[in-house]
Amino acid sequence: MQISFIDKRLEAIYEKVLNNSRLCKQDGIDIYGTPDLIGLGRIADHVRRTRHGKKAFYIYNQHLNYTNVCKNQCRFCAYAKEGGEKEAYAWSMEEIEKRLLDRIEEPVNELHIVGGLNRDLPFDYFIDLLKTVKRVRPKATIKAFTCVEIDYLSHVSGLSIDQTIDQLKQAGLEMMPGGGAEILNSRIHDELFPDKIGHERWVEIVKAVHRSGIKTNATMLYGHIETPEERVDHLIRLREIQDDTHGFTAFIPLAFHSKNTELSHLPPTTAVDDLKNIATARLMLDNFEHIKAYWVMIGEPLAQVALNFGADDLDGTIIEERITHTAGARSAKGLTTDQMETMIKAAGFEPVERDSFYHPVTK
Ligand code: V47
Ligand code: SF4
Repeated sequence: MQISFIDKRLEAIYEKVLNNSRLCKQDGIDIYGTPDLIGLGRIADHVRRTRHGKKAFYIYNQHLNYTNVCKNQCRFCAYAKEGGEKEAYAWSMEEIEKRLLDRIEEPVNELHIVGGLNRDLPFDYFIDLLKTVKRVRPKATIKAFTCVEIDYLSHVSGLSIDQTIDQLKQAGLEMMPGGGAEILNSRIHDELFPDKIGHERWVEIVKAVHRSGIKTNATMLYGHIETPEERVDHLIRLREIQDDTHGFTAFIPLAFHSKNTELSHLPPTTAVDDLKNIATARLMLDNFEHIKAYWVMIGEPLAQVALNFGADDLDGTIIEERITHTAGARSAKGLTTDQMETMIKAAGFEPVERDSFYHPVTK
């Protein structure tokens, strides 16, 4: 396919993509710097259509954020509270069961479960949590806990990382979401989330998780203090892990929302930057099958456009998202499958309802 570019640097990048040559760090930096958003989008869309044709995936899922108490207090997080604060909570097993039963008539396919690092919760709480969810919703996949929580649970339990993963697996853990990586970079770690595990530990844990047979997603939190170079380094780190383990299922760029955080002076991300992050991920992460446009963070209308900029997945119906909404997200708290299908069809794609592992769901 012939594409005429305004930015001539994109010609060489397109040439590489057509020849299946891997993009290098400088290519990634050039992509972030390009003024030719449409040219970039055409390249990313070419790769997206070669892999997935007109298919656009989504899932019927439910989020459960079992506690908002967190000892880490990352500077970009509006969700975490100190124990004892007015809005602090930790759900009992009865509360978790009730939230599942409230929606038991709906065909929920995946439970996405994450929470803060709450010193009051013993390791048994997490085993009970997984068992409760599996008992009430035996057919849904449990996608739970980030590498940050796995590290914490290994401290709480006194078990090694491998043993911790094994115990969680036996209790029902089937997949892990991609949160917690933020940006794999020491400067940003020290500045924004010094109490959270560093990038070496994150990589060590994600590799152990993949070795155990559990697939995970990967994310990148962008739009705060990071430079384009630091974004590209993050993507290359993920690409290297994927070469090694093949354990990542999807990549999700997460647009930073600053309201109610220590960084509330920072402006929201722009639509151009949101689309560039989708397109860059599609091009740099040549060994990732799926790139998600997370509508909660970039809004439903832009997520729809992102399907033409490299994204092949819109995540899910969700009901009710807490982490980004506490930080000022203006998107809906959940969508119906009809709304998701309408969005996808109006963008010119074919909706495919999927399970956590991208198998189509037959209704
Ligand atoms: O780990 C925290 C990020 C993540 C803010 O794997 C923020 O399928 C923006 O990881 N503004 C949680 N982002 C969300 C997440 C996720 C979402 C959807 C799908 C999947 C998946 C994973 O949100 C956190 C952190 O990186 N975050 N605070 C904020 N103010
Ligand atoms: Fe805690 Fe996660 Fe918020 Fe950091 S981002 S304060 S680890 S809940």
